[in-house]
Amino acid sequence: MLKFYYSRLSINARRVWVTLLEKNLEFKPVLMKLNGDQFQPDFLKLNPFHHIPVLVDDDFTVFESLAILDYLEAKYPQPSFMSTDAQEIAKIRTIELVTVNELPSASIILMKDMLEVEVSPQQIEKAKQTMATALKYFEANLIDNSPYFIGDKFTYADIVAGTAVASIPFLGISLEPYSQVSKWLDNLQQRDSWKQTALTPEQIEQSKAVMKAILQKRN
Ligand SMILES: N[C@@H](CCC(=O)N[C@@H](CS)C(=O)NCC(=O)O)C(=O)O
Repeated sequence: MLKFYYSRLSINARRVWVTLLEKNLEFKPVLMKLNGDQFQPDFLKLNPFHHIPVLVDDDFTVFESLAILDYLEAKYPQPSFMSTDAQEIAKIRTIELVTVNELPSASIILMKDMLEVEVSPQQIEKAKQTMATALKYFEANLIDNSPYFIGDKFTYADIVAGTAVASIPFLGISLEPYSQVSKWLDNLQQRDSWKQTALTPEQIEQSKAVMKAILQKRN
């Protein structure tokens, strides 16, 4: 049985969680508090970099969320969230990598600001610009009247970008100027996998102290 180490707060884990649900896979969730439990020797044996998500499939362990998605796609190909077309593969990959390479550092700055952890006005401005560039890029790649990045095909581009973009409004950035992105996200949020993995407003409130402690350590 698959074992999935995660936290409800983690966007990196949420993309794996959504994929497990979308592929209808049975798995045992292992909730991590990230209060130091990620540094326990047993967990460090699974991921020496002390990060979630981690997926354990019997005697095989994989970490790094995008590697986990590749593993799940290869081992459980149906339903498929990848393409065999060269241009579509390039597009899916680019959207995944823009999401994981560009958004997290900007999100961390904006979250610090929101939680009153010190950041400079220049850092905030730069983070807002990065967010705007990413959102414009996503907007340009969502073609009018297509529900997903690859037309009618739901792919990892939607899972990876869609779970990350869903948290942007909580950072004080409105998606309203991006009409395609807003429509696309509304549509994704109707899916059971998004509903099951979404944080409630109460959970967001409760998580603020944990987030603040983690972000202060990153200084
Ligand atoms: N590149 C990694 C990033 C994983 C990551 O940063 N996970 C965070 C939660 S979102 C974590 O486990 N933080 C705890 C720590 O670093 O000690 C991935 O995509 O899986």
